[in-house]
Amino acid sequence: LLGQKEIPFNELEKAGLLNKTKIAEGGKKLRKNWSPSWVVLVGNSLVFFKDPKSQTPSSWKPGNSRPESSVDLRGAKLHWTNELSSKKNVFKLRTVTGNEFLLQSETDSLIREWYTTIQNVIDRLDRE
Ligand code: I3S
Repeated sequence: LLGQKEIPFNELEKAGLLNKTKIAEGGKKLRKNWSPSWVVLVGNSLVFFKDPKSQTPSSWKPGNSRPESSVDLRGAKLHWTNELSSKKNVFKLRTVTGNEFLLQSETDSLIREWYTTIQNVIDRLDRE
């Protein structure tokens, strides 16, 4: 887990509000529980924060709040899905450890940007 003072500012690639639910932990299925999450892409990790309240992508700074959890993107897989939710604009993120998350936004362009940016990080890590 990334501690709140450990996020190197220069590695912050993207931050914003998405709907999130974890659907598996270590390959074991979990009950869905959608909630808004402040999502930050930094270095090799996707970091989730609670209670985004008045955050905006430009005002968010590392150290503002404590991360809820983080995901190592090395070896992770992204897939758009129409089957795993009735919501639109949903993609699944699966980590090498078998943790699975669904991420969603009502805004098409926004979710596409997230998908592309996360995929670029995964591709970069694959080449290392
Ligand atoms: O895959 P599911 O079971 O249809 O997912 C829905 C449930 O998680 C539901 O909660 P309850 O289990 O308390 O009924 C959520 O409210 C829904 O949002 C979930 O479906 P969507 O299609 O929104 O992912």
